[in-house]
Amino acid sequence: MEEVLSLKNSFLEESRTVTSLAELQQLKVKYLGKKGLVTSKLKFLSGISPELRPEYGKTVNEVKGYIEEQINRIESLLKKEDHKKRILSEALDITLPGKFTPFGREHPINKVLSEITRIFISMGFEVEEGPEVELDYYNFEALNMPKDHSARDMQDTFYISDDVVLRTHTSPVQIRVMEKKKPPLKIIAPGKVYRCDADISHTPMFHQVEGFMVDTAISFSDLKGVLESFIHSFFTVDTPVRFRPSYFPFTEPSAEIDIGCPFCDRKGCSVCKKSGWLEILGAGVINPRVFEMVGYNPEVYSGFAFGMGVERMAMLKYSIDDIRLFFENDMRFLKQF
Ligand code: 2NL
Repeated sequence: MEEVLSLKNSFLEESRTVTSLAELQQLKVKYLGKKGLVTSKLKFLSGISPELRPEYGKTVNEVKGYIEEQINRIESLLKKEDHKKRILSEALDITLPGKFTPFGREHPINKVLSEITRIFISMGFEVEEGPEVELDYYNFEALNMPKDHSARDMQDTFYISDDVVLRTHTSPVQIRVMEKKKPPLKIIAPGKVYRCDADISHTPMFHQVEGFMVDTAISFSDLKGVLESFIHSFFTVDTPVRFRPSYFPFTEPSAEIDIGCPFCDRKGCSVCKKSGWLEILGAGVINPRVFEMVGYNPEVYSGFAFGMGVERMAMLKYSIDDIRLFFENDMRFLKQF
């Protein structure tokens, strides 16, 4: 009987060192298993005198019940603790700042290019593109610039071979369109162009938008109307516009178009070299020689054409004084657009 009762105490002592469910299971087997300490006490039952037998049996069962109770109690405690530990280890700190994903944005040149394109599309123009590596024929010859023309100077043009160049303007796109399609045509040709030049206002690659309109009775006044509308839409409706006589081999007559200097409001400053005006476009009535080259009858068709530098337009719109900023990828600059 004493031995049976002492099992209670030895169990209690051992149970205090239990720290896991696995250890508890081992303890359970040790006391209550088939060959366990408590179970084995029941085997003595038959050797005990009949008078003492009920008392002995009752005591063993009591101890057994007590130990079972304790095991259940410890088990539920351990389970609770395990759960707590899991919750803690899986906890998310929702006060931590999220991972920052920086957003890119459109480059100012693409922004201005889209704006120019949008305005001409609103006036009914279509957009055409062509190769940047171009035949000498399309870049010069078909535009009335024969082999000895000064614009073909080795200094300005990147030559790939004798008859292949990096296009110096997007005019060749328009020649290719005219070779394929018949008037009426209203086309703009935006894209990259290349010239062997580099300083505060020139980069070896820059962007251009050229455009032209051809039909049976297009005149210089159409040119004026379209380009004035464009300028007033791109800048502001009250931007002063001035047409100045000029020369291009592919147009006759030709003009350069100025706007009132936005830096000084036409008072005269270092940007406009004290003149109050800034050149933004070249244009003219398409030279009949160009029409002959593409197989259009110059007696039937007439048209105008124009060209502008996109970097220059962006510099004037946003008051930027160095073209190289567009190509340096300095975030402090790019973030402003
Ligand atoms: C400028 C001047 C110009 C053209 C481009 C052109 C194209 C064809 C026929 C005739 Cl296919 N002309 N283009 C005409 C006049 C001026 O550009 O200052 N560009 C930046």
